Amino acid sequence: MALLPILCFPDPRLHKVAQPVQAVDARIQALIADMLETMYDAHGIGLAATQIDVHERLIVIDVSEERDQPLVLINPEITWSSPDRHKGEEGCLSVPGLRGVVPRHQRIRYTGFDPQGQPIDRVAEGFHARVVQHECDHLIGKLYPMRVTDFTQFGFTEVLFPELD
Ligand code: GNR
Ligand code: NI
Repeated sequence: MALLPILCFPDPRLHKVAQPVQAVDARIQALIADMLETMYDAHGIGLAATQIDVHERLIVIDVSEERDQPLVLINPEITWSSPDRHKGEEGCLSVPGLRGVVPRHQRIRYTGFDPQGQPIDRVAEGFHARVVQHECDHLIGKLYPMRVTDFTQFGFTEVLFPELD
């Protein structure tokens, strides 16, 4: 097992689109173990392979209080999403020091494969659904700040980015 370095914004590799995992072999098993170790070490709630510079469709999540319920999803796909979106605060290990409110589908159905190669097909809602959407976004090169809809301006009167003038 090994801790893997997590790419941080503005690293362009965070915007690569991941390809499907071709076979759940020893390499993928080792990657899963390393991703779980890296996620827990970083106190993250999820981690996508993109964040550790592996551009394959693989995510790990643990939304449990005790941090003892790992969910591994190989080739995850969101196959249905409810029309209603709820706003909630997000952070990202690849965008340290920032939090933002993001609208996400309240309920989703997702599919994928577990580390034994068994199919997964589940419905999730609320925070669980939010984290699956956040991780699946990483796999298509998207970071949550691109989905923030509500910005608050703290009374700046000067131009924020004068180099753009
Ligand atoms: O640790 C994380 N917390 C979090 C909070 C709200 C919504 C999504 C997340 S995922 C994030 C870890 C991470 O960056 N995963 O890609
Ligand atoms: Ni993230």
